[in-house]
Amino acid sequence: MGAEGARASTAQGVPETQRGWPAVEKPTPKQDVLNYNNFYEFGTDKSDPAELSGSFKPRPWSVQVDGLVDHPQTWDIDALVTQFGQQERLYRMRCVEAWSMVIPWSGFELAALLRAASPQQAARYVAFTSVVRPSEMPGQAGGLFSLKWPYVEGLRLDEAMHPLTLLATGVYGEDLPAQSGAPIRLVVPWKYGFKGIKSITRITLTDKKPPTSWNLMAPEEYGFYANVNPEVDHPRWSQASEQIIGEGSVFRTARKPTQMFNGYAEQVAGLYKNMNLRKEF
Ligand SMILES: Nc1nc2c(c(=O)[nH]1)N[C@H]1C(S)=C(S)[C@@H](COP(=O)(O)O)O[C@H]1N2
Ligand SMILES: [Mo]
Repeated sequence: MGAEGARASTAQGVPETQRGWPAVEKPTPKQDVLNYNNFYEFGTDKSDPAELSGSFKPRPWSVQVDGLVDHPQTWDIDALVTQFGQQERLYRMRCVEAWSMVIPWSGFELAALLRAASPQQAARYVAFTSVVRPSEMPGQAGGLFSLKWPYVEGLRLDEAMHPLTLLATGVYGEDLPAQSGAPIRLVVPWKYGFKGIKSITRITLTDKKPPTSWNLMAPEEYGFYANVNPEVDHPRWSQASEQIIGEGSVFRTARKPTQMFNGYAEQVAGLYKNMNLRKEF
């Protein structure tokens, strides 16, 4: 971990070992991380993102940071990495579909980029936008099931500033492949995986709660917060336990109990202390 991360962890008074880096679990095998994906821009099957992303071009790429900031800026992807560096973070990943992985990301804290932009007093939320390129992303060209494009996500500003919140540019020590959200994606390890928006082109500070893709599609099923919570079931399935991808066999899946805030409660529960987590799910 770089000096920047060490400073952030000291500033927060949270010991590094409790921040999810290193996590206690062993990483999910690389072949599972890179071939079992959700990235509907390439298709809805778990194998589609790896198989149908061959023509996706992650460079050149720029990320626009704008909205309620004193220093709006459009960053080239390589300038971002040069400026903010790369730390290794081994994080649990819990999909709302009740499966999970443990993934070794590299990237930098979103907080570092937001500080460089200087949020204004009125900024309360951060809105994220994914790329739209139907010619390179077959799932955006149509089909029976479709989210609206671009895929959009959002965080409250304090969630966005939390030192666990990562902008990942690599996985397993290499640049992100297309299926993982090349060249830059969000990772918020205490929330369901769909908050981790991929292939980001724009980050906008705002005073209003931003729209989020899955909430727009099915508001009864997917909330804005989407904090991992074994006590609040999805309307169509239990969230009490999760399938461990990469363990077990076709005859018997491996499962474990789901943890509150995906095991990061000690670090993040304070962000939600006055909220009813059943109503604001
Ligand atoms: N743009 C975009 N981002 C996305 C998705 C998507 O379909 N499009 N799927 C989300 C979901 S549901 C999950 S679980 C994670 C999966 O990340 P992974 O494939 O790297 O494990 O990405 C999230 N980010
Ligand atoms: Mo997901």
